[in-house]
Amino acid sequence: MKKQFLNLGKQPIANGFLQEKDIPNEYLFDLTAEVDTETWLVSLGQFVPGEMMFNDTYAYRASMSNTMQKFFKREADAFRKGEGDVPMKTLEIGSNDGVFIKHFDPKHTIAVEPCGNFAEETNKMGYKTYPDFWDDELALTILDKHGKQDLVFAANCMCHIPAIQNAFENVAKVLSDDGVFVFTDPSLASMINRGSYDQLYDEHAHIFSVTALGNILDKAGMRIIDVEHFSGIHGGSNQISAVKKTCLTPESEAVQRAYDYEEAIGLSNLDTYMNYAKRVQKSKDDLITLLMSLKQRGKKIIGYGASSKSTTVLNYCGVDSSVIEYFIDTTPEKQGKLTPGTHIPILTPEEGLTDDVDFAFLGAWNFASEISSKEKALAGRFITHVPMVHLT
Ligand code: DWN
Repeated sequence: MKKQFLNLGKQPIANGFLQEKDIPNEYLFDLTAEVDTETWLVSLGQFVPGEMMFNDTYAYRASMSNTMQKFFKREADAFRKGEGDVPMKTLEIGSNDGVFIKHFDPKHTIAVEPCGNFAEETNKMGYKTYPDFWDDELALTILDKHGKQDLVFAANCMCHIPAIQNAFENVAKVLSDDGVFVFTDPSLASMINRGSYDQLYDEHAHIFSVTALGNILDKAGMRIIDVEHFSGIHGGSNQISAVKKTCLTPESEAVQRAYDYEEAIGLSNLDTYMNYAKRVQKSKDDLITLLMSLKQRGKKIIGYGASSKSTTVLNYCGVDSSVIEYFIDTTPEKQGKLTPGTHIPILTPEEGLTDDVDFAFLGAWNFASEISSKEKALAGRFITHVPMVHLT
């Protein structure tokens, strides 16, 4: 049975950065989260059609932070080390701007990316990229044209797919008998522990626990052989390695440890979700109180990093350009546009990092250490709501 535990109100497309002329037609939906008390899968109450989020003007570039560049290089190096003499046939689902596959040989690497702008970029880089959503038809096409794959990799992609059972079944179809499916997504445990409710937005159809994934993968004919937790990646992410049930690779001890941990923190208990919702309400109240008190003292507040997550926070807390004058962001696709729903202008860092800035709301709190090491002048004046509202 599905139980709603959180209501974050009307929200726009999280990466729907827009211009003044687009405001009258801006799409809004009810952002709620629910938990399935049989599988313990956390999902949005309403899914937004994929084409409205992932299209030819998609704005999020995974390569915009050093942290993510380094993470993907390290991952790719580790996989390539294990490939032996025979090159691994690799498929990446959701390759974004190529931040991961660029470390692989295009001769035996293919990709799937529904955002046409990025599919075009990686095709130009020499990687055959299908500009489509991961579905039955595409899985069959890949099987037909490229055969079974030894490594199927997906970073911050599987949790974006509403029909997740079907998506995993399609992975099982294209995976070779000894192949491994490795996917990384934000961790539900981290979201609950850190109070980071801003992991919930249109693109994140689900926030995965290992518990829920074990259930869904089992039905898709696969089993988890390893779980790695990255506390510094997107606010806490789990990387799951799964194989076909017939594959003999043993399960690492980390798998049972992950199940035990999730049981211990109550992820299979509805009360945990209800208590979490109360903490989210308090986070909202505290953030509004802090921003208002700074504003009343005449302080200039800007936003740093117009992330998808910040769309949820700003819209849930009702923070617009009367509070945050503008955002700065390094992504060319976002600069010169307005934040979704709250319509705060986005400037380049060169334009917006001026001496009169008093405080900066960290929209990209997950990169706090990367940002604070390069913005030393703002030390102690960054506002964040994770794990609780404070200045850092
Ligand atoms: O799954 C998803 C995750 C992994 O990435 C997506 N659906 C979309 C995206 O979520 P996000 O937008 O919340 O991701 P980030 O990486 O936290 O966004 C950070 C933003 O901050 C980017 O727009 C880049 C920007 N930035 C910046 O302007 N200066 C980032 C850094 C590190 C900087 O120094």
